Amino acid sequence: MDPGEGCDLGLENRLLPAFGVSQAGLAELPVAPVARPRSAAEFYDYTSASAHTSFEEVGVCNLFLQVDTRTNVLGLLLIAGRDALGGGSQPEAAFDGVLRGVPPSSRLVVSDDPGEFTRTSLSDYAGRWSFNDNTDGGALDTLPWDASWRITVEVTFLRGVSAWRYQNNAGGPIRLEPSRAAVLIHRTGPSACRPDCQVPRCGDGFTDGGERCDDGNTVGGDACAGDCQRILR
Ligand SMILES: [Ca+2]
Ligand SMILES: [Ca+2]
Ligand SMILES: [Ca+2]
Repeated sequence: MDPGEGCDLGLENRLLPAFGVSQAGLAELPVAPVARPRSAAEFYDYTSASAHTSFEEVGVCNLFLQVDTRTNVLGLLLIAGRDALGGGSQPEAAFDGVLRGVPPSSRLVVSDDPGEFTRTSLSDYAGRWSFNDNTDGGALDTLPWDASWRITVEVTFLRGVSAWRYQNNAGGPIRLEPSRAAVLIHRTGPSACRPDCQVPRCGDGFTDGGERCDDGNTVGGDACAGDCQRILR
């Protein structure tokens, strides 16, 4: 170890964020759930056959994790297109989606539209969406905090939608490659030593596996509780 290092395991140094998104052939990126004082269904805000999260765009599919800062219930939302009432006209569109490896405790809370997004097994969901001048997609909630999981999301854009994005809590959207599955990752434990030669701890500003958040301090009442185990707002 060199001065200033808390640890150094050489090639074993690893970054294991609490949440990540990856695609085949691309490096995993750490992400954070979109934090709002809303349940996944409230944030989806399904009216006039559409979502109203503010992420909607014509021709774009958005994927993201979301957390209700009142309850810390975790959700997953997948939304394509835009409500004509919100501005912009979504041309006739269709896409299919398959979610694999969803923890069994999860619930389907929005199907946009009814019957187009369904649970197909204990751990799988499928969407077959067609829409025009509005959005299609859906929402799950009660993804577990106390288990590690990897949810694989495959989309097939048939028409009217061509761009795919992961909406991070901060820092703008992450462009996803539409022809590849995206994997959403949650970890319940940190690495022994990070590539920056620091032992992961609550309050260091990076949300390591096992933490729900890390706002760079160990005091509560701000964006993250003092023990990094509750996302606040
Ligand atoms: Ca719709
Ligand atoms: Ca940390
Ligand atoms: Ca804090």
